[in-house]
Amino acid sequence: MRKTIFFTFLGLLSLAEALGCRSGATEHIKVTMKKYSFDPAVIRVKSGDTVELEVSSADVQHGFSVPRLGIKEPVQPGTPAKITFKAPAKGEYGIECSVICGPHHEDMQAKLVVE
Ligand SMILES: [Cu+2]
Repeated sequence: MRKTIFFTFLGLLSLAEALGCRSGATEHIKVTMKKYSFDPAVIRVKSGDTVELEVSSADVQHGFSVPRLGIKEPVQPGTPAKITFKAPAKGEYGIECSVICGPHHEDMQAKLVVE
């Protein structure tokens, strides 16, 4: 029974997609973290889009954190972190490093701008 509901739901979803009811596109964005900055420092996305971030570190371990969205992922050098989320309501959301990476760790901040 549960399976039937699930597959009906899936069916409706793909139907909605085929009809163009879903406005959300998928945005793939690469972000590089290094002492003590993010590149890009401003990430712009559209509300409702699915955002796929590929976050890599150019030096030591960092942490990619967007506190207001409950996102907090470790980023190891050599292994990019994949972070997928739905872009929330329009506004600006602070991004910070969540792993102490050196004396200027506190300055390591960026911004997610949802338009
Ligand atoms: Cu850091």
